[in-house]
Amino acid sequence: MIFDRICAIATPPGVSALGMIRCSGNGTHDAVRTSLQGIAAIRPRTAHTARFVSDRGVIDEVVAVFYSSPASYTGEDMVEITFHGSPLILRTALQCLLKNGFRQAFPGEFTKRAVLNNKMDLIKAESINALVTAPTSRSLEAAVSAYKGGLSREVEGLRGEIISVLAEIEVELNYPEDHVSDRQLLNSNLGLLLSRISELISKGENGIVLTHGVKTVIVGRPNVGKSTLLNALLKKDRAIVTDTPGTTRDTIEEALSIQGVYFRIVDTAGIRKDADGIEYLGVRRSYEAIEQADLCLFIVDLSDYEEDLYLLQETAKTMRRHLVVGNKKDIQKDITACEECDVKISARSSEGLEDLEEAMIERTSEITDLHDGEVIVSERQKHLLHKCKDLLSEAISSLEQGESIDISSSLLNQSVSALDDLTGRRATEDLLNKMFSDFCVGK
Ligand SMILES: Nc1nc2c(ncn2[C@@H]2O[C@H](COP(=O)(O)OP(=O)(O)O)[C@@H](O)[C@H]2O)c(=O)[nH]1
Ligand SMILES: [Mg+2]
Repeated sequence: MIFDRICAIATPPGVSALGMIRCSGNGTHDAVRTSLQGIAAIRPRTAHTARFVSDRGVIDEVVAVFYSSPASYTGEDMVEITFHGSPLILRTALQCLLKNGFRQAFPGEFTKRAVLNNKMDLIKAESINALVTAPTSRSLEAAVSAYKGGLSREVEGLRGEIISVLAEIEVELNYPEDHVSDRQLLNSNLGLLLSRISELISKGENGIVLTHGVKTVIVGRPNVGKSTLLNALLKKDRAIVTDTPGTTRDTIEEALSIQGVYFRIVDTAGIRKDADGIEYLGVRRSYEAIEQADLCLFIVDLSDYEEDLYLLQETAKTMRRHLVVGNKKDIQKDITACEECDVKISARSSEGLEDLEEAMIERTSEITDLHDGEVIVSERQKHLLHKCKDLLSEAISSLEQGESIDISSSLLNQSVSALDDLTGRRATEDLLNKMFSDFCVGK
């Protein structure tokens, strides 16, 4: 493939010790050298000291490393130039390169090229993104595991096996008189693949929870202390400043790290009984948030909790996982009361907050424990694995029902396509652009 020359500042804006500009594309070495003085001969993968010159003279002493295609991050000729970390120097140097035959890279374009040049698959590219954006220690752990490539290996393995089954079916389709496949054998082979992919999903998807956060919702009647609790949690733990592109939310969401686990906490408007005491006049959005939550903190006012318990009973069905949190412990009359509570706290004084955090970690461990092997780090990966799984199971039922074998052949072909979308074997330009738009410039 022929790629034009791109460049970008690869380090964050602001004054720092060092700053880097990355360049990639055909003819990059020569194009960069017009701006570098003092390099007699290029030796790839060697640090060369040089002077970077603009049309107004030397602007910095730099270290340049040249990489020759295909042995580089993008698979193309590349140069990485390390400057002193002055925003002005970096901007001037970038302008200089832009005049000398480079264009500014789009976000993630280096990694996109790495995928297009078969240096890595899309799964690996996504794990790199998870790595650089990991907000907490446990998110990082998941991203590092994903980076090791277990998922890609397993997906390629599965793909090969589905294709073997397909090959058997193809023979029958092409030579129906001479060859009839053993339906039972086909089905038992497919059954094994189905359980492999099911296990892959159930073990791997905790990676998404770790990298994208445990969706947590604070629920309860108005005035039980939901907002006070959220503030108390944020004050205690350093809130994570997240910048997730492309997400606009109408509910308030805060991010924080508890024992290294990334929690995304939503404070709801509150739910209550209506005038007749039959239905709940919850803000509809509160209920939607509850249904989607990985964890609900159901807040009960310990000084007056009769209605809270009634509400709890009604809401319990909608919550996937919850903790009953007794609040206002400081003004509770009977300290043994409300045995439904998992923890008792005072959001106002922060008393019992540690117990609550411990309980949150414990209650969510089933979705945050990292299993060995394959780790899924994006909704895209999860969606395509589910798609493949559903197609496999449709193919199995089709064979079981004695339907024509070309139906299962088509379903299996589609399941292979789902895996190819996952690894990027058949990624379209649109898909790649969409995926990499979330990346940093220079990555
Ligand atoms: N005594 C006491 N009052 C509390 C506690 N937590 C919250 N409050 C008070 O309860 C009232 C309602 O709190 P708020 O957080 O706005 O409740 P929300 O409507 O559930 O969000 C406020 O006056 C808070 O100061 C607590 O632990 N103890
Ligand atoms: Mg509130």
